[in-house]
Amino acid sequence: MKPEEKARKKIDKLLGAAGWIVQEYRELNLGVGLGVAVGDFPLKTGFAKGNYTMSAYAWPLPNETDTLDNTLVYGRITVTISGDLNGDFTVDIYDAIILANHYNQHYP
Ligand SMILES: [Ca+2]
Repeated sequence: MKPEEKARKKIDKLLGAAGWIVQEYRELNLGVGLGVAVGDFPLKTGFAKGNYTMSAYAWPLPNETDTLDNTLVYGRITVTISGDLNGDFTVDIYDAIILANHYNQHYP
């Protein structure tokens, strides 16, 4: 088993212990619970691993007067392998540490 595969297995186990449901993309069922982590999510062809800059705009809601925060420019997304939480293109113990530091935390 490759080091990335070992780390992925460990991370999946930690995700499961934290209450996440870990599924592979080919068997994905988002209806099984609230926290679903997806492994081996395919990217569209033509997108290489790397850092990308994105921008987004939210159309104003009816009667919305403060629209200064409707535009996001230079948000950064990293396309990498699943399990790579720090974006260094490797799944290793540093990713497991990040996961462990957030173990059992819930978004409000
Ligand atoms: Ca990493």
